[in-house]
Amino acid sequence: MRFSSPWFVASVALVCATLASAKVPRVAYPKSKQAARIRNKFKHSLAHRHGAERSFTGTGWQASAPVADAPFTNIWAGLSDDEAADVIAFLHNQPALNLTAAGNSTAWDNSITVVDTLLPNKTDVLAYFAGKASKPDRYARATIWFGTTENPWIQEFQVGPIPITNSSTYASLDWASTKGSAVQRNYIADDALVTEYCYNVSASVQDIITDLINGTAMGGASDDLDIWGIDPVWHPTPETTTQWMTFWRIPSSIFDGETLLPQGLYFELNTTGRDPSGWAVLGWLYADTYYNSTNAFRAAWEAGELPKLESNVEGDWIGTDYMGPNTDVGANSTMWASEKPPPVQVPPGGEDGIRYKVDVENKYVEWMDFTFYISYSRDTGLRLFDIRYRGERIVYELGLEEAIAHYAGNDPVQSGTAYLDSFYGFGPYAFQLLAGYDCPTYATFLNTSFHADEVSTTHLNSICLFEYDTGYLIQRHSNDRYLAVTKNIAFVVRSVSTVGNYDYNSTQFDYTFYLDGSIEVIVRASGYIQSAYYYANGNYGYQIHSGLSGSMHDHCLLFKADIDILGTSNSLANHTIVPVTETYPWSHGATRNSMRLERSYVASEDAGKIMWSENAQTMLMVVNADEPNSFGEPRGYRIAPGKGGGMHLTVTNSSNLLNSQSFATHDLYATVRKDAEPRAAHALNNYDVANPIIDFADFFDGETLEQTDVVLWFNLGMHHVPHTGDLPNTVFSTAQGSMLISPHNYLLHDPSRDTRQTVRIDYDDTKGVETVKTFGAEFSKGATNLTNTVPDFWAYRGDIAVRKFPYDPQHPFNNTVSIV
Ligand SMILES: *[C@@H]1O[C@H](CO)[C@@H](O)[C@H](O)[C@H]1NC(C)=O
Ligand SMILES: *[C@@H]1O[C@H](CO)[C@@H](O)[C@H](O)[C@H]1NC(C)=O
Ligand SMILES: *[C@@H]1O[C@H](CO)[C@@H](O)[C@H](O)[C@H]1NC(C)=O
Ligand SMILES: *[C@@H]1O[C@H](CO)[C@@H](O)[C@H](O)[C@H]1NC(C)=O
Ligand SMILES: *[C@@H]1O[C@H](CO)[C@@H](O)[C@H](O)[C@H]1NC(C)=O
Ligand SMILES: *[C@@H]1O[C@H](CO)[C@@H](O)[C@H](O)[C@H]1NC(C)=O
Ligand SMILES: *[C@@H]1O[C@H](CO)[C@@H](O)[C@H](O)[C@H]1NC(C)=O
Ligand SMILES: *[C@@H]1O[C@H](CO)[C@@H](O)[C@H](O)[C@H]1NC(C)=O
Ligand SMILES: *[C@@H]1O[C@H](CO)[C@@H](O)[C@H](O)[C@H]1NC(C)=O
Ligand SMILES: *[C@@H]1O[C@H](CO)[C@@H](O)[C@H](O)[C@H]1NC(C)=O
Ligand SMILES: *[C@@H]1O[C@H](CO)[C@@H](O)[C@H](O)[C@H]1NC(C)=O
Ligand SMILES: *[C@@H]1O[C@H](CO)[C@@H](O)[C@H](O)[C@H]1NC(C)=O
Ligand SMILES: [Cu+2]
Repeated sequence: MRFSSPWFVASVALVCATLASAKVPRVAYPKSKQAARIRNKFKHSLAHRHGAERSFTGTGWQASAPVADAPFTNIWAGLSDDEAADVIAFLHNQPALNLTAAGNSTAWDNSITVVDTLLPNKTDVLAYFAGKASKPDRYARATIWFGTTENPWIQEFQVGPIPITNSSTYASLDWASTKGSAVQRNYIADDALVTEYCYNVSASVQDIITDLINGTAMGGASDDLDIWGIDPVWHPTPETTTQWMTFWRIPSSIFDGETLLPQGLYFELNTTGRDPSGWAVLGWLYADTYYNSTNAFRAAWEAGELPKLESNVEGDWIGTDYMGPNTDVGANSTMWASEKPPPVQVPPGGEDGIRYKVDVENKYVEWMDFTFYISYSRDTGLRLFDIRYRGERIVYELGLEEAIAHYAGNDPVQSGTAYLDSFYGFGPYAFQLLAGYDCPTYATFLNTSFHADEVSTTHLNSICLFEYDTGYLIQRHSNDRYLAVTKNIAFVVRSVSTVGNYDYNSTQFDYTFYLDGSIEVIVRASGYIQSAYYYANGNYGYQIHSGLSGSMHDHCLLFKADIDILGTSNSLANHTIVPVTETYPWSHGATRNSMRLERSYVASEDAGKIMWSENAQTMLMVVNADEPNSFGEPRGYRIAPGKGGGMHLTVTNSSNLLNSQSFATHDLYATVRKDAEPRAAHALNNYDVANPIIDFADFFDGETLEQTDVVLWFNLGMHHVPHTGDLPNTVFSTAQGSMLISPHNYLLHDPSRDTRQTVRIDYDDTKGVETVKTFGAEFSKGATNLTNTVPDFWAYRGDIAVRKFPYDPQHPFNNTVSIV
């Protein structure tokens, strides 16, 4: 058992005890999504305690990877708990900030919400790598909620250097903002009051609600309805805030399917200002009919004008348990053998068989010809740095920037929903991975931490690293004399975030490395869809259950890929295959219809907003034009969609996202990398989407892309029109997209020839096999106790959350609270 130290056991107990009274943290998890999440978690833990019955589980694999020795300390690492405490204490010492401890703060105080690492500027890092500068100073970024005013705002600061000394300072992090200011107006500061307000609205029409949708939403434990709505909020005029709300049925079982239970009744609020007495209900919507006041809605109900619609009620259909056999129409189950264990992968030779090295403290990894560092942030989760192949850096930085889930519908809540998920954060929801399911039992697991509301939370085993056999060869050739084959073994860095509340999906991020020198970024989604009530909205999705529409939406996830080919002086080559009609010296004057390769470079940022070409005829490569290979072709790495084809947002000029969507208009972007443009989006944009801290559109100012530090930004995702197969959950198998970054004239041959897991069998029709060459490969041998591949389910832990102010480094794990 790896995690049985005494403090850990103690903190787990505390987590359970505090769930009942957990207050809704304000900013790291704002809005009703979080309220729902806490409620559900509480139910879950009750069920767990009462339903505990041990069934058979295995032991899990005990192997740990050999230790790597990172050449540099990980300068991109997330803040340690001590560093977070240091930064928080420093900020509390600044009288001008007038901070209240987060644990005691209300929406009307100033308090620290998130602290994280401010990644060092690439310019400084490369100078350090080159031995021309000392190690870059380490800085934090801190988000502070300014609530003591009628016009509350939220602001990000640069703090450091850390550790804090007398020379450390704090300053608004304006240099990384395209509007020149890290200040964001906060129009949702009083979300908790909005929720209260909604309960009062609901109570004022309880008789109608009972009649139409049969339930209550009062904020109490006996509620069977929940109320929440659009995200982000609307501003019909710059000074006005409005939002649409709807009713959702709260499941009574353990299953989180609330987002499958929309009830089809909507109301609109004017939540302008901070005083609820100035708020108002602007209207109601039911059965596609709008009522411009509560009185008008009531009058229509009393007049018997409101139709009774099909009800959408909870049932076994929202559960994810085994439902077989033969739950569906048709013949006998084809899954007659599904109780038998499926094939499993094991590392031959157990621990000694592990073929990669990890420096756990520095999150540094070596696998075959690749080395890289792993970084992690609250906003966007996993991020890889300094990916080297055969010792040369090929990617400086690779990671998620933002994830949009943009809905549409004939109802205002679906129409008004366009989640910007970095606002909720990928770090807070990167829960422990289940060995044997999320990752093989023999995987290496790493922890991640994030720091929000002055609490440091560690998610144990939330990143995994493993090698696996892809199940198909990377190379094969045969004729009537010989067969030549090479195994396709890949290495994966994986984390999963279940973003948002108890409705949301698990988004799985894989960075997969292959023996041919390629890297694939893969995104997969599974989980409960956010659905719509089915009424006159066949143009916005399919009816998938009684009273239920699978509300159509786009998932659009932007990634940054800062590719460096033999230095930072790079160009974006465009090699396009075009149809031609040509005559040739040998064609006797006749024309021939054919095709040829056209070569050019993407000249400047003006041409840097790119769609994947029709019929995939354009190949795009980051090359170093000054570093041709021995045949004169520039060496480079190509970027091309893998699974799913790449994508961008279907909605143009989204009425929901305004100036916060400019990174989702195209499939791919190329810009000149600048220290002042490290991020294409910002987690705080969602507070005021019309005036984002970062508007990606401002990155494009026509600069040349030839032999400069080119950075690519690409979108992955899916157009998701849920069908009956999305019930109860969307499945990873169809909901996935990927991007391939692969060598292109980079080496002089396919590097997978340099793996020994290659076999050649020479044979003869008559004499049979004559020679077998195995090139020094070793083969698995001995016995494996397969019980090791069955995880110990009872070792699953969850997270550790530790309050950091006031901070007692002698007892770093005191005052544990649950925040998710
Ligand atoms: C919150 O306020 C109480 C009472 O003033 C105080 O004892 C406690 O230390 C405060 N908590 C924090 C985290 O500052
Ligand atoms: C400091 O914050 C408190 C609330 O936490 C507020 O009452 C007080 O007015 C603020 N002081 C100043 C000078 O803004
Ligand atoms: C900071 O300055 C104070 C006096 O101004 C001094 O006592 C203290 O030692 C200094 N601390 C550090 C870390 O330099
Ligand atoms: C209304 O809900 C209650 C409690 O869930 C249930 O017992 C009752 O049957 C429902 N009534 C109708 C008309 O569906
Ligand atoms: C919302 O309330 C504000 C403040 O009371 C008012 O100025 C505005 O006109 C209202 N907007 C609507 C659409 O009712
Ligand atoms: C609501 O609609 C009615 C009838 O169309 C109209 O007379 C009334 O002025 C409207 N009220 C508001 C508040 O818009
Ligand atoms: C289902 O299996 C039973 C027993 O093997 C067989 O008698 C029956 O015909 C099968 N039904 C169908 C629809 O295939
Ligand atoms: C992801 O989560 C959203 C929740 O808003 C859901 O609507 C969507 O269908 C999910 N996507 C997948 C692929 O599961
Ligand atoms: C690439 O070049 C072709 C012509 O060969 C052109 O049609 C296409 O627009 C170019 N694509 C990009 C992304 O520059
Ligand atoms: C990083 O670069 C920006 C933009 O040039 C600059 O304003 C900032 O001070 C730099 N940060 C550090 C820590 O040097
Ligand atoms: C395999 O391992 C399990 C769990 O450690 C043990 O109970 C079992 O006896 C082992 N089986 C063999 C054949 O060694
Ligand atoms: C804090 O935790 C330590 C153990 O880590 C314990 O000895 C100490 O009593 C705790 N203090 C409080 C105030 O709970
Ligand atoms: Cu979806």
